[in-house]
Amino acid sequence: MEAVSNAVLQWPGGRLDFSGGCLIMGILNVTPDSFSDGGLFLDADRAVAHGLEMAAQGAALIDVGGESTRPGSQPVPPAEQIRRVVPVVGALAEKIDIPISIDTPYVEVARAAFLAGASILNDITALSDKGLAELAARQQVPVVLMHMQGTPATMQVEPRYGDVVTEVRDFLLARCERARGFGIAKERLFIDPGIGFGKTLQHNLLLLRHLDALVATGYRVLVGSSRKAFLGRLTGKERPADRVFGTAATVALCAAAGVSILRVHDVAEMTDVVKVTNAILRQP
Ligand code: HH2
Repeated sequence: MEAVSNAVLQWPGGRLDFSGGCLIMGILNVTPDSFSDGGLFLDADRAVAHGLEMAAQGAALIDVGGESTRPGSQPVPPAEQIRRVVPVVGALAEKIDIPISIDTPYVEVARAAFLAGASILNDITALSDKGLAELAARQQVPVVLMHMQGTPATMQVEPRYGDVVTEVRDFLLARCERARGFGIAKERLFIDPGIGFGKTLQHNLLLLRHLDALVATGYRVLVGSSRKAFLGRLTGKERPADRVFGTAATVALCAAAGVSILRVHDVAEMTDVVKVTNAILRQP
C-alpha cells in the first residue's frame, strides 16, 4: 500500500517532523494507579513539571492520560478524568510548543482536553465511539488507533488469536477505513498494535518481530512497549522502573523497523536510543 508521503505532518493544532526518523512521545499519567507512574503525577503541579522535563529531554509530543488501563483496571468516570487532565493540559499548552495528545476513549474528556490545548487523540479503543470519531474529524486532529482484545478489566485473562499479526493488522486497517469514512485524513492516522492489551508474552513478541507488517500498510505506526509486564517476564525485573534497558531493546528495534512514534516513560534514555538508531539507519 502507498505510504504517507509527507515527512512533515501538519494540522491546525500542531506539527510533527519525521524526516530525521522516529520520534519520542513522553507518557504523563495523571492517575493514582497507573502500572508504572501511578500516584507520582496526580498532583497537577508535579505533572506539569514532569511534562516540562520530558519536553526538555527531547520528547516530540506528550501524551496525557487520566485513567489507568493496566490489566484488571476499572473505568474512571469522564468527569474525574477531566478534573485530572484539564489543568495539566492547559498549563503545559501554555508553556511548551510541542503537541499534547489526550489518551482517552471518552468524547467528553477529549472535548475538554482539546479546549484546554491538546491537539492529538490517542484512543486505545480505536474510535469505537462514533461521537469521538466525529469530534476528531471536526477538530482535524491526528488520531492514534490502538488494537485491544477485550477490555482492560479482563483482557489478560486468556487472550487468543489464530494469527496475531494478521488479525491485529486487519483490525487496524478496518478501523482506519472507518476513520477515513468520518473524514479523518490518512496522513493523520497512526496505527498501534497495543502491546500488552489482550496479548500473551508470545503475542507481544510476534507483533514486535513483525512490525514490518504494520509499516507496510502505509499508515504511520506508534508503539507503546515502555516498561510493560512482558519485559519483566523476560528479564526477571518485577519493578516497572527496572525495565528501562528492556524497553531500550524494543525502542531500537522499533526505530529500525520504521515505527514513527515510540510512547515511553524514560524520555531522556530513549531519546538517546532513537538518536543512535536513526543515525545508523540514515546518516550517509
Ligand atoms: N499503553 C498504555 C496506555 N495508553 N496508548 C497507546 N496508543 N499505546 C499503548 O501501548 C498504550 C496507550 C498503558 O501504559 P501506561 O499509560 O504507562 O499505564 P496505565 O494504563 O497503567 O496508565
